[in-house]
Amino acid sequence: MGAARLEIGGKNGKNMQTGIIGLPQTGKTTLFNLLTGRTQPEGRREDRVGIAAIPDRRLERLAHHYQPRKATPATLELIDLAALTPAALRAGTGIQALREVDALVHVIRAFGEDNRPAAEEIRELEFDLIFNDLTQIEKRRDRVQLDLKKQKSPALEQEAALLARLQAQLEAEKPLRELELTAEEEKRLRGFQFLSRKPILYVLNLDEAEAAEMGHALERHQIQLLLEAKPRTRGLALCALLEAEIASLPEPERLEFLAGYGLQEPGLVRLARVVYDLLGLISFFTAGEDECRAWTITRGTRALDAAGVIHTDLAHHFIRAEVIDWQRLLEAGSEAAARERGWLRLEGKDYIVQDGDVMHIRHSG
Ligand SMILES: Nc1nc2c(ncn2[C@@H]2O[C@H](COP(=O)(O)OP(=O)(O)OP(=O)(O)O)[C@@H](O)[C@H]2O)c(=O)[nH]1
Ligand SMILES: [Mg+2]
Repeated sequence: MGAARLEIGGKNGKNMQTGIIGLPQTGKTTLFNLLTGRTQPEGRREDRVGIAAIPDRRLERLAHHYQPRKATPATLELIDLAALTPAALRAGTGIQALREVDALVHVIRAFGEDNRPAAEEIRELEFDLIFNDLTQIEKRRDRVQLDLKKQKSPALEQEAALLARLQAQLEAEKPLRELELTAEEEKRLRGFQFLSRKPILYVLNLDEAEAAEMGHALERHQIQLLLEAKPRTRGLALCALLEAEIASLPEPERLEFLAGYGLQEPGLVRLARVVYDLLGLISFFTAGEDECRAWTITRGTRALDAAGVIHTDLAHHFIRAEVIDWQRLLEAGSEAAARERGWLRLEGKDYIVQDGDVMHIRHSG
């Protein structure tokens, strides 16, 4: 099974996809290349899709223990979207790929000279997302009003009320992601693919000169307060050029290099963690001499569905899952030793898989 097309329970069974957006020349492609290990020429204008392997210390530790033939990391699908010009966003042309992504990474340029304040750039792009959503809502509201004149229906009336609420939010220049919606309302809205509803991560792409003070970069660029306590919103500072340099170093030197900047882990790892958190994703593992592998699921996934992520047959012939936290497994030394100590649990199909679980699916297939 290739790692390239991994089902991770996105809407309609589609892969979770993260779109990289931002103004021209902010470092989007540099970041995309870094994350996907690709060498995509700079300055290309079309959207490009790639797969990022998610580095995971837990998988590394399991692999170190089992020495498998293969260690397979979890993956995330990324799109390097063509630079978003305000005009394109407002006109709503050429943004279908943007509509379809599950989360946004907005890259902000903080390297080089003559940069605008990050907060200004955030507000501006946000405004364009809001504007685009507002146009959609107005169109749909007109349609619903017309239909209601022809025939009253409770479903249409509910939709009209919901749309009015969304419109009020947008007219107050607030993104839809900040609205609390019920699961049912959420479902009703899914088809609209509203841009300002998507979870968003702001990546401040720092100058190398500022990399040593990465820890306080969000405050220094005065966006910490702007992001604080906002639902489905995160911020992260990194230096894409430096990260590219780090990625090309052999492992032992990597940590040393990072430490020189007062960092403990590569930006890629920090970014992956935040994106997982934003999307509500977690990882579970399968571990053995043959292969150690990380699998991505949405938080709240049942054991049966997690088994189906590994292979549909495993879900069809599911009997039970043997489950243990990755750290406990390493502490015990082996599955057999863990079983003896009573640390290996037998769980049924409705067990909610936890982040860091190592699972062995017993099946009748
Ligand atoms: N100094 C510095 N330069 C960077 C950094 N990240 C990107 N660059 C440079 O900025 C220029 C633009 O980078 P790209 O990654 O092509 O930016 P982009 O956002 O994809 O650009 P467009 O696709 O044209 O909108 C390139 O020359 C990069 O080498 C960084 O962290 N530091
Ligand atoms: Mg580019």
